[in-house]
Order: sequence, then structure tokens, then C-alpha cells
Amino acid sequence: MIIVHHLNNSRSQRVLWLLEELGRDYEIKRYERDPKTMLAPTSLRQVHPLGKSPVISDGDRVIAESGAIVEYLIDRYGAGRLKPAPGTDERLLYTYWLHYAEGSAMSPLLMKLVFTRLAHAPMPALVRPIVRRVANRAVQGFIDPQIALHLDYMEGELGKTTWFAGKEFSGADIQMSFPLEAAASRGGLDAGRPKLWDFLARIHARPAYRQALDKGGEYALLR
Ligand SMILES: N[C@@H](CCC(=O)N[C@@H](CS)C(=O)NCC(=O)O)C(=O)O
Repeated sequence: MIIVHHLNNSRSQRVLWLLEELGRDYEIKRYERDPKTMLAPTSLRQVHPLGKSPVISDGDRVIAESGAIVEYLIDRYGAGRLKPAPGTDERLLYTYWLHYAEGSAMSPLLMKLVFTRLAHAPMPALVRPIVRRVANRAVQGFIDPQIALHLDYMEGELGKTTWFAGKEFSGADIQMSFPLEAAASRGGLDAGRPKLWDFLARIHARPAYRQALDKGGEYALLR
């Protein structure tokens, strides 16, 4: 039985969605973020030393890192679905976006989250204006332009194909959902990028996506 170690409001929502698309049975083991630090509970480190989500177990195997999980589940249980045929241009796109989501797109979004929190963190009054100034300069001078660069790029690429890896929906779209939902919720995805909004509307309309939401519980990224 596949067990998904599921942290609330996290990337593991993607894994639930994928399992629903694949029609696999699975069990959810739930973990709650610390409301102040937003970190996962240390009990998750008993499953994998980093204690991050998602992590799954499948028999004796423990697999972490969402891209690796998506690849593993599709290779093992997809029966040829949700990934383009080997050797095709679409397959190369699939591999590219599977890596790009966490390797490139998420970096500036995470930086934005950290620097924005830093600017509003409790701190001695004396240093507050300096810290806020530095944080705001980092966001305005570097992070926001980087996010815009990535969003423009993704908008352009989705203008060429229906889904990220071509005409067919694939695991690459599931992997790409998280940076786009994060950008929609807090990272500058504005109305000037209609292809990306249309992508989000199309994935949110998928029955498997809705079923995963019902099972996973609160997913504040959608707000
Ligand atoms: N690149 C990793 C990122 C894993 C990650 O940072 N997960 C977040 C949840 S979205 C987490 O576990 N945060 C809580 C913590 O760091 O304690 C992946 O895609 O699996």
C-alpha cells in the first residue's frame, strides 16, 4: 500500500492529485505545520531525515522529493499514461518541466516568502526600519523581477502548447501546478498572464484534482 506522508498546505497535495489521476489506492498519514514557524513536525524526520513533505512509502521504499515521487509513481503505476513516449520532443519537455518546477521556478517564490516574512517579523524597534528596508530592496530589486521573468517565460511556453509537455496532460502539469498556485496566491501572477490563469482553471476543473482536495483537506495556496 502506498502511504503519503501529507503535510497540510504543502507540495504533497500534488502527490494526492497524481494518485487520484492514476486511480490508485493509498493511505494518507497527516502532519500539521507549526502555526508559528510553519515547519513540519519533527515526527516527519522518522520517515525521512529531512522531514519535508512530500514523502511517500511504497512497501519497503521511502521516496522523497516531489519530482522524484511523480516520476516514480508514473513509471511504476502509469501503464504508459501521464508521460509522453520515450525519444519524443514531448518527453524531453516532460523531463524539463518536471525539473524546472522545483529547480528554477520555486527559488524566487521561496525567497519572496522568506524576505516578506522577515520584513514583518517581530524584532527590536531600533533595527526594524533597517531590516525592512533591506528586505524590501531585495524583493523589489531582485526577487520580483526574477519572478516576473519566470512567469513571462511560462506564459510564453504555454502559448505554444495545450499542456506543458504538449497536447496531452502529463505529470509535468501536476509538478508545475505548485509554483503556479504559489505565484497566484502570493507571487505576482497577475491578469496579464491569461495562459497561466487558464492553465490553473483547467487543472482545478479536473475531477481528480477535486477528489485530492477533498481527501487532503485545507490547501490555503488556493486562496
Ligand atoms: N523540493 C522539495 C521541497 C520540499 C519542501 O520544502 N516541502 C515543504 C512543504 S511545501 C516542507 O516540508 N516544509 C516544512 C519544513 O521545511 O519543515 C520537494 O519538491 O519535495
